[in-house]
Amino acid sequence: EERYNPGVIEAKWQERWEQSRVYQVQEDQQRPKYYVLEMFPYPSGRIHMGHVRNYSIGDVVARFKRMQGFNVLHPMGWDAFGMPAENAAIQHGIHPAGWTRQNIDHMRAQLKKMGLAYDWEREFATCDVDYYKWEQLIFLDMLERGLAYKKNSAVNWCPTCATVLANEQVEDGCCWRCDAAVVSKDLEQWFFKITDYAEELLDWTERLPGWPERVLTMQRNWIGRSTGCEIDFAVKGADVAIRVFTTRPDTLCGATFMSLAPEHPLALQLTREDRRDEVKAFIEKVRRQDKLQRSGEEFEKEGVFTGSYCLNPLTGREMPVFLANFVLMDYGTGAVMAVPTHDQRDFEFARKYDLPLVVVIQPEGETLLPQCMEAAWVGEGTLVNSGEFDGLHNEAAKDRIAESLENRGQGKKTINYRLRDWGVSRQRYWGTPIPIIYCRDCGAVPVPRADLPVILPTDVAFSGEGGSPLATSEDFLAADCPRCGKPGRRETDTFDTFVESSWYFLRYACPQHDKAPLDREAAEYWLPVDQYIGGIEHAVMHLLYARFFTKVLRDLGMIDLDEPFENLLTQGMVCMETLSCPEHGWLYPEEVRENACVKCGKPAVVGRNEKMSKSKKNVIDPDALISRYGADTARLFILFAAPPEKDLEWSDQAVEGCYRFLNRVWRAVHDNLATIRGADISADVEGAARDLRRITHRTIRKVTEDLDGRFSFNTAIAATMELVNAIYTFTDKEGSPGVLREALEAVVRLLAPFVPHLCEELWQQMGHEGGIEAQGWPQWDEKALVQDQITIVVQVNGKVRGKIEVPADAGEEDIRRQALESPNVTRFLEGMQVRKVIVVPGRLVNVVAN
Ligand code: ANZ
Ligand code: ZN
Repeated sequence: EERYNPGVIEAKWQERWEQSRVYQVQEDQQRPKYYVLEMFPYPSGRIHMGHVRNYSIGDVVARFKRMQGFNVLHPMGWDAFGMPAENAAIQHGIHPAGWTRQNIDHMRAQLKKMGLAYDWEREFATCDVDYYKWEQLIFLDMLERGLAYKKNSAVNWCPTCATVLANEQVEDGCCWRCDAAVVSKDLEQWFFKITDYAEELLDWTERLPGWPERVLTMQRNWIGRSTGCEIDFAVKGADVAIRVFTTRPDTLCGATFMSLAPEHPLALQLTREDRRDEVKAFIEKVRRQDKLQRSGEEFEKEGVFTGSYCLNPLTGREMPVFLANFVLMDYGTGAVMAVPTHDQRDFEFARKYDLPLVVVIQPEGETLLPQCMEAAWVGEGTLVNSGEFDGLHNEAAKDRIAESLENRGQGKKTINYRLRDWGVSRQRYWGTPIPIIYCRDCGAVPVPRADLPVILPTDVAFSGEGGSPLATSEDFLAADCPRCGKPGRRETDTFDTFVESSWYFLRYACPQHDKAPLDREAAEYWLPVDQYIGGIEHAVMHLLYARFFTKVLRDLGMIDLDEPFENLLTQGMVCMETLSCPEHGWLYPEEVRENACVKCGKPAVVGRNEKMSKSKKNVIDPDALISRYGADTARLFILFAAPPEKDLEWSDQAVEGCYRFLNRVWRAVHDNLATIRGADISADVEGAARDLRRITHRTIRKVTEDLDGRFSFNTAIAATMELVNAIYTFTDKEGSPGVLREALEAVVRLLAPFVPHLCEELWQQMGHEGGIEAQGWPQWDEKALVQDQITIVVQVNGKVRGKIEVPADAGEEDIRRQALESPNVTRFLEGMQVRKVIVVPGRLVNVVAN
């Protein structure tokens, strides 16, 4: 007898799919479309289990929707620019382009072995000139609309490495690579005006019901809308005012000092001569502190007095002006009116520098005394010490004080966003060149559209010394000014790679279009993405940038679309126990045999279940898994082990179990092939056949409902397993071959999205021409679901008073309800109080009443 041989079957079907191009799709106005997309991978070298999970989930959705009759777009490509390629060049002397292409080829082959239903005709890499030239064009359009601009901004700069560092690369104020003290340097950088879209991006978070609430909340917090007001504080003895942003104008009379960001333009101007050295030293110190840490709650609050005073516009109090490390220049106005009694940071600061406390909000039923306070009171209450505003509830006081200031021209209501414009300049080689030429006379001049693309040169040097490698290519650098024709110099920065991933999903609709970034008709047919699937780590940056870019392209007239992703699924991590040896450190699973380290024989220490990672060696190589069990087992395990949003725990036994199940399916079909051949499917059956038929149709309904929108893959698979069990125990195989055939065909069709190779093979062996998708998704027969009815006697106080008809396997609750509702029984119970209902399932109900 033929055995289940995944190696042979999978190769056979993968080749057929490729030859017949079944997964290639075209726009088709006659059919409903469905666009399913997994976040495209960075071509790091090999695929890992996280990829396997991501793509398996997407593939089930794609195949299920195809079987349901949708015209399904399911593309794949490569997020190909980025640092690792450049590091490989520095470390191993390989060119980033070659390194990237090699990795793509390898990973593509790995993906093809998984049997994923991609339209490979649409594949592209973001490092393809045909992709990034359109990005350059979009940039020029944005520039024209003022949506891209250049400004000076402070960056983390390592003087030794001569390069910009990301915030994450600054450790305790020092460079992560060379440990030199990082300085803040002003650099001209390109920005995208995402702040213009802050309001719209925020509003739409209320209109994305298909997104996880967690992601929406993260985006809302990231955008960070605050309503409050700006208030001007006159500086004593100077003709300037300090403008603050506050969300708490109600506390204005409690403002006893002022805190400026050390970077504030007035900082030095307001510093008295005798305080200059101290203030300057403080500014230098803070510049080296990490911005994120500086504003953290835990961070030590520090400041310095400038020697100047400003005036509280309501109380006239003289408020000393400090510089404080926790005030950031790029939020609000970079100045904070300090209210130590009602703001915790100000409270701590005041304690440290012995500054006055004035309570202006009294909580109900309590009297706060400044000298007894141990923390700021940040709750609500009634205004005190606030002159004409005394007695108001503080919420009402916010408006009243703001209005009063507005009337006097000392303040105005404002809305503030935490969101900053998106800095897109990177001093890197492996990225999209920014199409700008600098001219001594004309400044930054955009490259004319006709001269695009600006192609990334290959003759660059990678020293690892920092500085942009593009500056080492003379040919690239030299360019005449498009405006005046004099010799100029090209921009040597490239775009942040998040720019490419901000619109790739649009380009999949028309990857070969050569007239514009988008073919409007195709893009509007396919978009929005109906289902997007990826990691939660992209909750803010990528997913927010992609939403922003979609709106920008809309406003540039390229597509009529507000939001790119209709539904979002954030998949959980793939986790595994760590293993280690006291002698040899972390161990790969294959370095442990019989619970001992293979190198020294010492017992291996089993650690926590953690996200698979190379650094802890708790990884399983997808290739090894697939060559041992086949892609179908790998897919089934990944989909069966946990719901897609939850973390998944690796288990060798569970993989084994999935493999055994597929063998069981194989045998179930093969053992019965002769019996079912040519058997007619009939609905008119009795006894065991009727039971099997009911289970078959119940399973079809369950799997359909689990897959449709809910993505409850594990329960869908579990239900199908039960149907397989029922087939094995079916006692009337010879007598009802049609029912058997229907059940077996249902198993094969329901499993097809999960384990496509096996199912195509079995479907064919059952004698069907054409692929398994040809017949569509199975439908359930409502009539088959109906249970056999049985009669149950209903007694009231021990006397038979009626009978009810219920399904044979009805539960106690259903029987009880039906008994109490049956007309005869209700008549007898009239005027009585039901004390107790005793249900003997399958037999009788006794109602005790008096
Ligand atoms: C006075 C005040 C009194 C404040 C009080 C709070 C409580 P959100 O909600 O995040 O917008 N603030 C303003 N600009 C700042 C900056 N550049 N760096 C650090 N802190 C800054 O926070 C707004 C509040 O954060 C503002 O309201 C201001 O302190 C502070 F009982 O003003 B508040
Ligand atoms: Zn010029």
